[in-house]
Amino acid sequence: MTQSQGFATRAIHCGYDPMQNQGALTPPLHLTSTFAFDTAEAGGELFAGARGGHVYSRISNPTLDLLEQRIATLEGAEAGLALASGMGAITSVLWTLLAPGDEVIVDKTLYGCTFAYMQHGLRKFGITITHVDLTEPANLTDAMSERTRIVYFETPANPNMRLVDIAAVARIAHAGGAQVVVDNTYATPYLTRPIALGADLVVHSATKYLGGHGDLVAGLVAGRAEVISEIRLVGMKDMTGAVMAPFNAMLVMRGLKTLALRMDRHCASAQVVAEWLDRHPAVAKVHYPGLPGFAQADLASRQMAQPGAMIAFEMKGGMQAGQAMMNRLQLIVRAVSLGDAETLIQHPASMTHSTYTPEERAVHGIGDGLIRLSVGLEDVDDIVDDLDNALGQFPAAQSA
Ligand code: 7XF
Repeated sequence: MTQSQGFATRAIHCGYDPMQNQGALTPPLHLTSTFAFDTAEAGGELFAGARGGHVYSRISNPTLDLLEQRIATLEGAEAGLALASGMGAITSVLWTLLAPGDEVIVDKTLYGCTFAYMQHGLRKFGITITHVDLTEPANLTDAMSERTRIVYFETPANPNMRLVDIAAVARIAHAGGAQVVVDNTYATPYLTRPIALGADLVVHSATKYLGGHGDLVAGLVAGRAEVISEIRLVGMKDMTGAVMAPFNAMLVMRGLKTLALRMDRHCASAQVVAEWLDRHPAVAKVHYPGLPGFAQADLASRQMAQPGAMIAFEMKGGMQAGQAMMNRLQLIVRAVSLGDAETLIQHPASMTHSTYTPEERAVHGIGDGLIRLSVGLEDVDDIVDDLDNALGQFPAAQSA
């Protein structure tokens, strides 16, 4: 397996040879908590790191190993790490890299629980969280201090689709001695590869596109081997214990096999849906990187292979109109999460971002009227028909 092979080929084959496994096409599922030592001395050597091999599944497991190799190759990283959830990944990374007195600079917009972990969690332990509008990289130059250890952001950001120029931010962060951590959940490595653009670590909620079928909760990290090893042995093993179950690793690997195919379809359909919404008289504003009117369309075309399949939009009638529209939908599912085969719709202010206070949401640009759509894999005409039915009946459509 070489890095010169294509994305889909590596997603399907990397790290596995059936002939080493009795010809089994599908890798074995290692449902084991612990691993036998050949001798007492060998056990001691494994613990001391003087001998390679598995000890206990809170540290490593052969099934997770394979998934870790796959996320590493797809992200163009030296190593990967599999964790119990996206939050397990984020918290394990930050607990490993930070100490009291350190500062983390984060973009204005973050997923609700990431925001809560930082504002309500890390701050209790003497870590400073500074929000900066990273859509303008020059803001980072002014904000950096000698205590800044990490610059952290999502691109596109959940839920309002703000993009951050990874290469520009990484140059400024590195000049000030800070590491860059990018949450690549929305884009996936099929659309954006942050490490090639200068990021140090990538984190994922693999619950979303990577798993792709709404049947698991999982997290992944990719980065330099030395840092990944530290996150494994400190953050994951001793601090969070947020280890991925081997069965979930099998399901994520199954999902990865079709990631390229699914993303092509997700993106093609989202483009159609976004353009349709943009033309609709009851819709006030659509935030989608594939629309010519998108504020950062230029950065989107440079940094993303395709514009993704997440859409945020606002109705002319605000939050009430949005909720009424959501209640009329018959095919599109009212649910949080994203990246599934099913098209999902949710209201960030009362759902995924309800961890912010109303004042915080106002400061951080998460409007009460914002609706978030994760465009799924159904026939796009059916998705549009369902929206048409729900929006067409809306009074603002006639009065606009
Ligand atoms: O711990 P999880 O696997 O649920 O992942 C946390 C997470 C991390 N980063 C981003 C960008 C995410 O979107 C998420 C999870 N977001 C879901 C959502 O926005 O619908 C969670 C449902 S409350």
